[in-house]
Amino acid sequence: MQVEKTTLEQFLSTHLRKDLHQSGLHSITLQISKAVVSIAKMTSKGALAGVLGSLESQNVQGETQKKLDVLADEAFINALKQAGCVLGLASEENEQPLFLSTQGSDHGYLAVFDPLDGSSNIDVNVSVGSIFSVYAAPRERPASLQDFLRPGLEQLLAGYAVYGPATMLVISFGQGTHGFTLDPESARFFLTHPSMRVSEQSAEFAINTSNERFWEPPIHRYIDECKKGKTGGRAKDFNMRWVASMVADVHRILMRGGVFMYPRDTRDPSKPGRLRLMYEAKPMAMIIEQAGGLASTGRERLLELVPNNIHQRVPVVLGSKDEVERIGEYHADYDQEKA
Ligand code: AFP
Repeated sequence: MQVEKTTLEQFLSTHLRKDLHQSGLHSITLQISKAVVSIAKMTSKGALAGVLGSLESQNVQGETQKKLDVLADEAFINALKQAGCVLGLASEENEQPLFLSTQGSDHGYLAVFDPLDGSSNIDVNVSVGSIFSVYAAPRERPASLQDFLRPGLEQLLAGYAVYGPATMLVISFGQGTHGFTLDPESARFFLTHPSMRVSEQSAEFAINTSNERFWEPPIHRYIDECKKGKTGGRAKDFNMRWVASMVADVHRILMRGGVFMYPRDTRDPSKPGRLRLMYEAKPMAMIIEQAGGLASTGRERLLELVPNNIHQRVPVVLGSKDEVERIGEYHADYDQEKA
């Protein structure tokens, strides 16, 4: 007998409480899923959709924008406007947040997103993703830039979509992490991975080792041990993977354990890390912590950081609990020795 699968809509109706606050989150999640469906259509058509390649423009990070970066950004903005309760939108592609007015909604929200993460993969047909995060907005006054700069612990919804062999949407409202798979024929998401868990131990790490010469000693110590495997102090051999799309790398870790690192490095002293706190690190940290893993900068818990600007960069170490704790201890040992 075939068991009926739970749709995203059915999941939201049972998972979210029935108060107004939650009904806003309900419609935001559905709108995000619509943006994801339209981005999945574009990515799956690839060159046939005429969406590959770069534009002349650069984003606020000084990175050349891909056509799909801009199209995905528009898909998110248009979808979130339809939710009717989003008062502010901030994205990787726009220097300043966009503020909206809504009538008739008792609760307002702020949404932050990276519409297309891993852009360097687009033209070579390798997995990319979208990352998003939602906060409550003030209702007694217009929202401002300052209202976005809140610790990740205040996220009401965090999630990502991975455009891989199958498109998946992974979300958390602070009660576990749940994964949905897109059925491309019906354009609907079905719950395929309820209550996902990151295994506590692992033998896999993801890091861009071409940056090795810029790392701090605690990261060298950890990676050297992993590479030595059984012949070093770890009593097991490790495997390494790097897709160069945070979404794809973190998704793999969520599915089968491991640790993802884009650590602090000395390449550019004005940038303590490569990844963006607001729309990469914080949402992924919530997803991983809600699945039983840990997420830190190596020194501090990512979800407790208070951002100082929308596009702030941070070091990121996240994944299996035991490994993230170990890396934290190596940082503490190093800081103590230095002191
Ligand atoms: P974009 O946001 O420009 O697509 O960058 C993606 C990313 O920040 C993140 O997804 C990867 O983990 C990282 O870049 C890969 O960077 P390297 O090319 O330095 O390995």
